[in-house]
Amino acid sequence: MRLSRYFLPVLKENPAEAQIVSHRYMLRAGMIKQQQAGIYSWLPLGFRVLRRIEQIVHEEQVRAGHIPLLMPTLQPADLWRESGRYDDYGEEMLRITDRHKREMLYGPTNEEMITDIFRAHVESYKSLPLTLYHIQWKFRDEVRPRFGVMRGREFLMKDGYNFDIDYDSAIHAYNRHMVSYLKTYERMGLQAIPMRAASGPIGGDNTHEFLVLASTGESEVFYDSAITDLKFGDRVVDYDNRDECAAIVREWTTPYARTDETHDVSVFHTIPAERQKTSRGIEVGQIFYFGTKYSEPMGAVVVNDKGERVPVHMGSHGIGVSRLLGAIIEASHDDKGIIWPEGVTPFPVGIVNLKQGDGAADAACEAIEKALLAKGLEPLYDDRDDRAGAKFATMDLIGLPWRITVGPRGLAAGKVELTSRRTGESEEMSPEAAVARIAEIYAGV
Ligand code: 5CA
Repeated sequence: MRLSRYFLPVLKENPAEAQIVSHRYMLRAGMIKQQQAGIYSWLPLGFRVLRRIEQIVHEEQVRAGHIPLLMPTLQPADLWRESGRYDDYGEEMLRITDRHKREMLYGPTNEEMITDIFRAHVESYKSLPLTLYHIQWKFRDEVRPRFGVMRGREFLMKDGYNFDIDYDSAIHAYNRHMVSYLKTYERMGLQAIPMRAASGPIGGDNTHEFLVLASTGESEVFYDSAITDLKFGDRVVDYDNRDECAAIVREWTTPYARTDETHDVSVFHTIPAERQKTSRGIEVGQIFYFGTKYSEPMGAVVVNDKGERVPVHMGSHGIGVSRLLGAIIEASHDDKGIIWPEGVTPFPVGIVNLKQGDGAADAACEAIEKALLAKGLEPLYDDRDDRAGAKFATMDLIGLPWRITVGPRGLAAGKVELTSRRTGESEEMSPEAAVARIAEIYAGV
């Protein structure tokens, strides 16, 4: 992508309305534009990151054996009357009436609708286990939408729903989700710690939230610092293996880690004092097992192997896809701007031409761009006729993890410069070597 032809409305000034760094940088880097309180347009750069995050979520869900579908944003009120949640949900639910005076709502979550799909099509235990998920916009009329995409009213969520024949199978589904989430967040360069939590309006009493530690987080959390040493790494998991998934869950749930809702001071104080930590955290996901809370009232029943009709055991599992952009920036930035982890960066590398219009510099930049494209890596090439300082400032603000700087002086010696956004370190090398290095870095991402 050539910057001269792109749409990147970078702001020079700090927007007054942004209280936290991620919101500030998302506005300044031209990633989002607020349309109403808690409702945003995703400008091209922000949209690219959103799509990257979605892609990682999809890949890890499919790897765990879960099946994507897509349900609508608008739902009929009657479905929610069946579960009893239409009245319970209160003012957070956006209620709409169509021209025929039919009551509808903009979905805040999809337990009822997925249960309706299940009961229409599944009759036998032989169709189980089944986990269906989608990535779809949700609406919650939050009292205080704030911090940009972090607490929006309209936001993108991955929500998955498992259907199982009994408690043990449903707990395996719960464990499978926890394991796949650990891997998902790590691929985004995040450490998200599963913590015992409260279930709120979704229901059930078996639930974990995934929290990214950050001073700007809305939750207060208490944990044993030993948990921050755990790494998922390159493990290859057999998601059908119950013992293997349960062992990984045990590894992450044995050290104490709880939100303020479930915090127990007496247990916390049994941890060695130097490992007792209190912090703030951003909730980037939550998993629930709630048994037959929806299947029973809504008649999601299957025939078991004894010929009896039994309600299925269910759970639901969410990832805050749009919130993740804010969480990643909170966890990875400096005073110049964002520092994207390679897994989610909008472009793998930026090319800065120090002397636009110089024949050799232009040709070298174009050759590097072409060579990267041939390797499936699309660079953002700053081909504007602008000062080097301004180009560097833009690249630092938008946070691409790598920059290739090309200028006539270096080229005379056959060199360009490869710079890491994270460390600020630069290395001179031939254009071919720079392309090869970038390809090598992204081969493992
Ligand atoms: N149905 C269940 C799981 S699929 C559910 O709705 N869970 S939830 O309420 O915990 O939401 C899932 C995730 O969505 C949260 O962990 C959070 O990361 C994200 N989320 C919730 N509310 C908002 C909001 N107002 N703005 C941005 N993200 C949100």
